Amino acid sequence: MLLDVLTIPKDDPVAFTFFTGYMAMFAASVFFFMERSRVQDKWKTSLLVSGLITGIAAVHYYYMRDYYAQTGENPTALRYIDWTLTVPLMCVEFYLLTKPAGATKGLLWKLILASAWMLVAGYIGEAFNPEGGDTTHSVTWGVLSTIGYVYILYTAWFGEVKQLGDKSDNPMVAKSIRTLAWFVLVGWAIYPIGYMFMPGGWLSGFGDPSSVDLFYNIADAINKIGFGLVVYSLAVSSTKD
Ligand SMILES: *C/C=C(C)/C=C/C=C(C)/C=C/C1=C(C)CCCC1(C)C
Repeated sequence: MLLDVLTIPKDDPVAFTFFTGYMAMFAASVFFFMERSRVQDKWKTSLLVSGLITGIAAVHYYYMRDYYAQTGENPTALRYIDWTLTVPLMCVEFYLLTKPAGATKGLLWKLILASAWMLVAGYIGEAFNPEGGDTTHSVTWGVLSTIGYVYILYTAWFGEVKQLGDKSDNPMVAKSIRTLAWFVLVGWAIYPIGYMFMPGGWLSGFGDPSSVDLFYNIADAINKIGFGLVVYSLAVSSTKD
């Protein structure tokens, strides 16, 4: 794909966040991959997953920023392809942190299914929004998607993930899970806000459709890099040298 850099306006925050988002994801991946050698073996997979999350996002941002620069439209398909890979990997992070305390594959699958539900419903809401926008459509699919989100939120704050974190013999694991749960509560809540800016959405009167991407780009940087850093600092502080 040929990037037409001449079309990037100076006053387009969406284009800005696509470019900075790309570079930030790229740099974070290099960081997580390089730092793997500093931590104990048992943390290496977690750091690998952190690097994969930002790495997969970097590749999609490379395409999404060009798509946006050339068309001025939301790269909805690329966005959801990215999330379909990266959100389950964030569930894997929860699983890896709680596995020593007894997390089962069943827990991992429940989280992955909930995220798939959340993303499929969100995709139908955005990709099949009728021309000009339809409030019933966006609200219906937004609410259905939120069920999956709330399930993950519940699991991280009160359910199995939280309980297993508390059982861990490393007290820093419980603390990190609490921080990640805050990311899911506050950082992930930015996405439904962005979603509501689509035509017909509840917030569509307060911004144009490109606001969707502004919110998604900011949220992605916070959540993907933030999640990785929480896992990274847990790994480093638990590694005795
Ligand atoms: C790296 C990407 C992440 C962490 C993406 C997370 C996405 C969400 C939490 C999306 C949630 C949505 C709702 C809760 C309702 C409206 C539709 C979505 C898909 C935007």
